[in-house]
Amino acid sequence: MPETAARPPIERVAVLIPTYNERENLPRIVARVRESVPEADVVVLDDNSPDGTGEVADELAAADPQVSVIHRQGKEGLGAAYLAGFRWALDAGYEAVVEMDADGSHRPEDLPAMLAAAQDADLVIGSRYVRGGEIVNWPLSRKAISMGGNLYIRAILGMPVNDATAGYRVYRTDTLRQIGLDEVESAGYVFQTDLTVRTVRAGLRVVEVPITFVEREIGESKMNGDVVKESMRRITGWGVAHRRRQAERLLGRERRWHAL
Ligand SMILES: Nc1nc2c(ncn2[C@@H]2O[C@H](COP(=O)(O)OP(=O)(O)OP(=O)(O)O)[C@@H](O)[C@H]2O)c(=O)[nH]1
Ligand SMILES: [Mg+2]
Repeated sequence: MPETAARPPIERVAVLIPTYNERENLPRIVARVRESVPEADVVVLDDNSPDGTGEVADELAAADPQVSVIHRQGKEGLGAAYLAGFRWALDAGYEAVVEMDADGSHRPEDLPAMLAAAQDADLVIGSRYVRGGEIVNWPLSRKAISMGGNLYIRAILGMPVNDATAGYRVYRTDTLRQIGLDEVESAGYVFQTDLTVRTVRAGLRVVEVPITFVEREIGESKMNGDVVKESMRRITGWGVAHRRRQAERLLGRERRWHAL
């Protein structure tokens, strides 16, 4: 879509919150979202958390018509949960969906600025790595992994995005219709990078808005070695394919010159 194309105004927004064992965090984050963006609906995507997060979500939904819950059968990964949420929001006719962690790392107070930016963008990324972006309470080692990952992605994929792994986002539902959700295979956190690549390749407009990312204070991280391995494997695969296509284009051009 050319940058000048008119985008329909965003009127209905669904804030999707995936949860796995977040029973303490969930009521806090939902209350903050309802306060920061009262017009938005909240949809909890729970993977049958053993700690009873699903029941907590049901209680919140019973008390507030703007909160609902999608109960999933078991832990299938962040990407799978979001895909289910996206399909639901597309069917329900929202103009935009928000991706937000339940653990307080993504501050709902940053959301109004992201939604304002989305009026003129196809994807808004709440970015840690643009001017004004910040990370609170991460050890240097975690920062190094995250920044290193983003540098690798930019280098190997040639993508003009500073925080391609970020999990705090606003997608227009029109964007989701254009990027081939049915072919997405990424299950874990690499889902975020996968969808960034698809959005950039579709020629859509990505805008990064600075956010302050705050490390979780309560509950346990679900980040593990499998998540990192899936990321490395998939990103390297996309990178190799991207560079091969570039090489083929160059070779094709050379052959045409020789044929002249
Ligand atoms: N539904 C669902 N949610 C998940 C799954 N894995 C993680 N989540 C949720 O996704 C969000 C991000 O997960 P975190 O464990 O906070 O991952 P992280 O932010 O990389 O790790 P920390 O920095 O340690 O918090 C949280 O809201 C989790 O509850 C999953 O398999 N299914
Ligand atoms: Mg977290």
